Amino acid sequence: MSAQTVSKNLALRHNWQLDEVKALFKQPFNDLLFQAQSIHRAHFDPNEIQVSSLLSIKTGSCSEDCGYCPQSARYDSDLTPEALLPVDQVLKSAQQAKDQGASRFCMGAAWRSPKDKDIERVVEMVQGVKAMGMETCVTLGMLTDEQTKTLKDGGLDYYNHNLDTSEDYYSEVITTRTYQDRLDTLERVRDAGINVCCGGIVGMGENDNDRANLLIELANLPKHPESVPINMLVQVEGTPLMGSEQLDPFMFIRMIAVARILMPESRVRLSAGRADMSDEMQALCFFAGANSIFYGDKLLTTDNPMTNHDLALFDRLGVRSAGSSYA
Ligand code: SAM
Ligand code: DTB
Ligand code: SF4
Repeated sequence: MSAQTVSKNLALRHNWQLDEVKALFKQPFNDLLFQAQSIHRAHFDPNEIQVSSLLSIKTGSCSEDCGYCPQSARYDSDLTPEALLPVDQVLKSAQQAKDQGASRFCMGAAWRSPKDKDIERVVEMVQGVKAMGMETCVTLGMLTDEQTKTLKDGGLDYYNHNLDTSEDYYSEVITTRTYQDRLDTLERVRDAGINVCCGGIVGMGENDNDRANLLIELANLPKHPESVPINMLVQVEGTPLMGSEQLDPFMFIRMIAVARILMPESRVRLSAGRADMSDEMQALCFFAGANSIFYGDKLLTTDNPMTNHDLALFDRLGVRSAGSSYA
């Protein structure tokens, strides 16, 4: 039986245990990548990568204390705060993203949680972006049931809300909202029938168990998140996590591979941190099963690789962007 048949036959699991996930991580690198790529091929075209563009629709002055984040009002990060953008300005950026080849437009706001009147304007943005033929994603912080329903009724495709790290390490990074708060928002979004985009950040000083436990939390949710962003910490001057010890790049690639093995049908996104990664490292991440990226010169407030660099990389690797009119 081929590797493809074997992995297709495995049912999606939601009962991963720490010892078995640690054993996956500890395999020889080549064995781990072969396993991840075999599973990847059973579920996806290995030469197709989904591209999402990000826009910060409300920047900075955030009340939360997330230790990685330049948008927290508590840290001195040399960022100019901006109120919620007008709808036409957002739609102009969305059109540019579409013209450059993005198939999903993700709008992020530096809020602990949105106000009801903010949601109305976000729904107008969602509807405008959908009308252009792109998928929509928003990340707005914690939601109430009512707000979740309004977003669903407004046609939202994806909601991004990250667990960020393991439950054990969480309080080292964030103290202003709990892990359970995050799980509650994820449940609301899932139950409302909105696709879930949920992942985390590595390179924040967490240990091997924390990385394994983050992936276990994600995989053991009642449904695997449809998109799983794996972010490498972008270290920003002024934030508490600036100066964190750099993660071994091979450990980052292992993280992608184990995410692919645990969540075979999810889009695993090689997310923040690409600006500091070599092309060769990114190619290894794609081989390990990453099949989505953030595309566009900016993430929310920090730099991402230039679009022409990404297009050249796709060309060199023979990779196509999924579900867009480009290439
Ligand atoms: N304010 C909302 C919230 O936190 O839920 C939405 C926007 S917030 C910026 C979205 C996610 O971006 C965070 O959960 C975190 O995973 C990621 N992020 C923020 N700053 C980052 C950084 N410096 N490096 C990597 N990822 C980061
Ligand atoms: C996610 O997992 N990563 C994105 C998106 N979801 C919203 C954000 C990355 C932000 C990196 C730091 C910045 O540009 O501000
Ligand atoms: Fe605020 Fe989100 Fe940044 Fe946390 S990650 S400080 S909630 S913008």
